Amino acid sequence: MATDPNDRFKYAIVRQPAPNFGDGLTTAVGMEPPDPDRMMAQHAAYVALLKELGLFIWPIDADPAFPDGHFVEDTAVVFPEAAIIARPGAPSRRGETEVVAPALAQFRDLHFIEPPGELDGGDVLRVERRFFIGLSHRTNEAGADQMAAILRKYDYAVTPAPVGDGLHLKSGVTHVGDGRLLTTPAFANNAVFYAFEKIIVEPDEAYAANTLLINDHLVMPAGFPKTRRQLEPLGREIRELEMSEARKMDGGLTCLSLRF
Ligand code: CIR
Repeated sequence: MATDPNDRFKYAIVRQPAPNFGDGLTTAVGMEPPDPDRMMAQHAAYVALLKELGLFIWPIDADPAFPDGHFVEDTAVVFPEAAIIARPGAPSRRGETEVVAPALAQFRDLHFIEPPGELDGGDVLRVERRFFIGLSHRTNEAGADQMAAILRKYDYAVTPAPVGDGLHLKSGVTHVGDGRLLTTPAFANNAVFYAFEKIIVEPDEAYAANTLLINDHLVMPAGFPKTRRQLEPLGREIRELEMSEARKMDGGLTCLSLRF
C-alpha cells in the first residue's frame, strides 16, 4: 500500500462557503434545505482534517457571487508538472476560476481551457499516469479534447469516459490507491475501467464512491458502513467526515479541495 510519490500531496486549496451557499446548484429533491451552521461546521472539520493529515492549507475567501465556490475542485486540475484552469460548464460557476488561478500560479505553470471548451475538475480522475476525463452535462468534447492535448504533452495517457446521468465522473468513481478504483455499480460496468481492479459500493451506498485518498489515508463520508468494511482490507487508515449538508448541494469530499 505504498503511495506513489506522484500521489502524495503537500497542499490543499480550499474555499470558505458563502453565507448564501444554499442558492447553489442542486439536483437533490426531497431533502431538507441545507443548514448554514451545520455546513460551516462540516467544512471547518474537513479543513481541520486535511491539516491534521499534514497538508498546508491555502484558503480562499467566500464570495456571495459564487454560492458553489467552495466546491473548488471544479475550477482546476492540478498534477505534479502543471495545473489546468477549468472552464466550468455551469455559467453561474465560470467566474470561480478568477481567484483560483492566481493561487495556483504560486505553485504550478498554468494552462487554460478556452471557449467553446467546458470542463469541471470533478470530471477529471487521475490514476497514476492515466487521466480519465468524464463527458458530462458539465464537460463537453471540446473541453475534454483541450485537456487531453495538454496532458498528453506531459506524457499522460488520457481516456474519455461517458458519465451518463450523474453530475461528475468522480461522483461515481475515485482512486483509492495502488491503481484500485472505488466505483458505483453503474461505473463498474463502464468499459473504460475494465482493466482496473475495482471495489464496487452497494447501490444504497453510492454516495461513498466519492472517497478521498490523501497520502496514506482514505477519507470517506460518515454513515456508509458497508463501504468502510470494503475499504478496510486496503490497510490505509480510514477517517470519516459528516457530509450531510454538502451532499444536499450535490457535493462530495473530493469537491471541497484541490490537492497537490
Ligand atoms: C454544482 O452543481 O456545481 C455544485 N452544487 C456541486 C459541485 C460538486 N462538485 C464536484 O462533484 N466536483
